[in-house]
Amino acid sequence: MAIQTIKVPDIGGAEGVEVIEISVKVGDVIAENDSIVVLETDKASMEIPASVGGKVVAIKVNLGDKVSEGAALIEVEAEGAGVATSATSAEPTPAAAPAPVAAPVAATAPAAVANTAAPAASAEITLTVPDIGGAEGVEVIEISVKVGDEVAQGDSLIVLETDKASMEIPAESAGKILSIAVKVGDKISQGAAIAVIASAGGASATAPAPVAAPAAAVESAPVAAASVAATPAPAPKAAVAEEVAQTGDVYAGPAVRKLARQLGVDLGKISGSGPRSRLLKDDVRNYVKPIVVAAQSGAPMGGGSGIPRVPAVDFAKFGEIETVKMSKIKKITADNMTRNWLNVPHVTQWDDADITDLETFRNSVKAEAEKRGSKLTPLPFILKASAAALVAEPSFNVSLHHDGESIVQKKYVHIGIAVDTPNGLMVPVIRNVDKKGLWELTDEINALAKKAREGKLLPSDMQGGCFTISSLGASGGNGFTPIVNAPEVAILGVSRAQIKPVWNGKEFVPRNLLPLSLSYDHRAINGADAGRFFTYLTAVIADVRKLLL
Ligand code: CAO
Repeated sequence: MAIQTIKVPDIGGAEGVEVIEISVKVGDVIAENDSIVVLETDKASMEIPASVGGKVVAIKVNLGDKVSEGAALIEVEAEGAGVATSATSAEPTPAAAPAPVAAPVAATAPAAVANTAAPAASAEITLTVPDIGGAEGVEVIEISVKVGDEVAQGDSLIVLETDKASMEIPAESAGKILSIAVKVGDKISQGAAIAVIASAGGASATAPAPVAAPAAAVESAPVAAASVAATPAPAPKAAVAEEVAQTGDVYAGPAVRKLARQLGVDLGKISGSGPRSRLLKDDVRNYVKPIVVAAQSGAPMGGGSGIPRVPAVDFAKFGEIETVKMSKIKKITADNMTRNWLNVPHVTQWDDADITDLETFRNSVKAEAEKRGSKLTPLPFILKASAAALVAEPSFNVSLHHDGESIVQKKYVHIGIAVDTPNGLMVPVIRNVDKKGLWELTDEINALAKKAREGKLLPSDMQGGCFTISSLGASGGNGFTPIVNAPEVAILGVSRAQIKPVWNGKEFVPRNLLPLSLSYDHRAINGADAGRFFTYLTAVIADVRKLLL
């Protein structure tokens, strides 16, 4: 049987382009045009399609390799290859160079923008679909602007998608959007009107600059053409057919977008695990799988279906208002809170821990803490005591399996700390808390809180928690109901400590009491477990020497 080598095709002369994804493995049977690897330059990601179908027999590259045109990528036992030929020898037959580009555009300047006269200031300009390589009836998958928006030259107006490519169509001129002529789902071709803008000023008479594209077959890229004015073309955002489009906050290739659309998944809700947080097909699958499994098993993870929406209210009718966009973190937090609140049957239990002795001890080591540059608050003690309670009462150190039938018992003790940041609530996780001392924990809390406030936390800093502590001790309050951070099953809320009179059997004595609230998932934990956990926790906080036992 003939073994064929699929090599890097013409990629516009780009040299040393990084392999960021290998989409096949030895043994896979692939069809012609299936994506085999993804290459990425600073400007573009390119899925390289197979030029022939067949069985993958060897992978010739590794992730991170830098490749150029002609480099061998994979070897396939070609489909329908009957009799063995010399191609199976050490000198494999090169397969015809695959075209990484599915929508080639004429190797000339982009779509004509003919008018050479500079328009008057504030002219109305109709932005139209430029030359998109002759592709007809291309679907509008995103509209990135709305009427009233001020767009700068080069801002993305819409995203078009063929089977092979996503293309952002950038605004050729700056101005205010007066009307939008397309909607998501429309099928449009070159010359179709996209939007009318009031141009902020005159436009230059220069013809649009040809756009550099990595693939030779695409020496121009889509550029929105203004029917009235001609300004220099903004830089292309999509140049090759298999380009990864980064629209809004979503960084994903066309194949991933297509899969997400087929499954009805909002890509904005998924974190990408690829290089530079690029969304992969597996990210979409991993997002969908537990939802489907839960729905099929009847497990209560579904998501609040049937709950009536809060009606929209025009608040401006009642007084002055300002509408402020939520940060991405706030939106994610809102979604998580809703998901957890609706899916987890919560029980919250309150108690006060007597921290009189803990505070005496903390004050006695304050000078030492300052000397080593640490800020020792009650939190590291609570963290350490919680770890001890999780070990003593393992029913709290579990997650419900998404199969709806099992419980995952964790043998590690990683605890998340809720940190208030200017962008919203973040929960970095401190690992192996049971194995660390107070100084180490203090330093880690401070370092992670700083990282969170500077917006530098990595996704891995926030994963793997078994339990969460939400401390509002610095801001006050007697107690609150923390919401379980599923798939964890319990969370501890810490409020402000206060000196209160406590009856010791003979008299009232002043004691420093720390209000704690413990919320737990009643599917995983019953009241007796919670009683034991809480009693143990408050006892350890009251006398931290117990940590040594
Ligand atoms: N009772 C009384 N005083 C307390 C206390 C408590 N329970 N907890 C902390 N304090 C004191 C500290 O000792 C410190 O006092 P000094 O400055 O005199 O030493 C002061 O309050 C400030 O503490 P802090 O907030 O800087 O440090 P921390 O270790 O207690 O907490 C962190 C660190 C990162 C958890 C906290 O800064 C934070 O972001 N908390 C908000 C968490 C949150 O928003 N939770 C809600 C989630 S649900 O919406």
